[in-house]
Amino acid sequence: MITITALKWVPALPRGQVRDYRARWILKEAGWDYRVRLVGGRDDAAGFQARHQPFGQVPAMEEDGRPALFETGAIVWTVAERARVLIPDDPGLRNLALAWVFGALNSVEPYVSNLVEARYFIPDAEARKRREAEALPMFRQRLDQLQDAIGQRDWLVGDAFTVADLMMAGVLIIVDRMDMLGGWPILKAYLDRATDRPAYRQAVADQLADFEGHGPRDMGWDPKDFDDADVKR
Ligand SMILES: N[C@@H](CCC(=O)N[C@@H](CS)C(=O)NCC(=O)O)C(=O)O
Repeated sequence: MITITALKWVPALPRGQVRDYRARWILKEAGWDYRVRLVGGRDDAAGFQARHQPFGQVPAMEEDGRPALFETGAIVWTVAERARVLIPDDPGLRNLALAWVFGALNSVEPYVSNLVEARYFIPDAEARKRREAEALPMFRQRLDQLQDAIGQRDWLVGDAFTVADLMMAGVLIIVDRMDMLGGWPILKAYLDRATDRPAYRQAVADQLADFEGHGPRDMGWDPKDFDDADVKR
């Protein structure tokens, strides 16, 4: 049986975006059963999270007889390959799908993450404005380039939804949640197509359900650092 790790609780903003949903999504596309191990707080103190994910993050995917896997790109690709779902049969298209998985994680996500960091993790207002102004040009360039690459196509590789789209959608979801996709209508329509899949909707619903009954204390965080609305969730 496969087990994936997920966080016990997060505040409102990252809900539905914590990256374990990418692992849940591909496992649901594969139709594979899995368990979820919720981590955070005392588990971290015991080094639990770090033992299974060298960077102390979620998700990790554990399975008897195999080393635990980390990195959503590796988890998604491995499940897709083993289950033979969302992977093109044609070897050339398969390689192209892999190129787009790397492209999502290596050429688009870092510029999205730069903007997220500038917007949400810099307490000083002046510094925040400066960092955001620095992050925006490359962020915009990458979205322009991606929009050109998709053009009139429905999907990145061939004519069907593949792992490449799952991972690229996983990055664009972050942009959409920042309300920043408005200037890229082709990408917005592409994202809407990708997330209009039962496996995606169920993955997110399951993640949200797992936060129920938990709060900041379960993560070792002080409730005073969060809005009341967040804490009551
Ligand atoms: N590159 C990693 C990123 C994983 C990641 O950023 N996980 C976040 C949640 S979305 C996390 O665990 N954050 C907690 C921490 O860094 O302590 C992947 O794609 O799996």
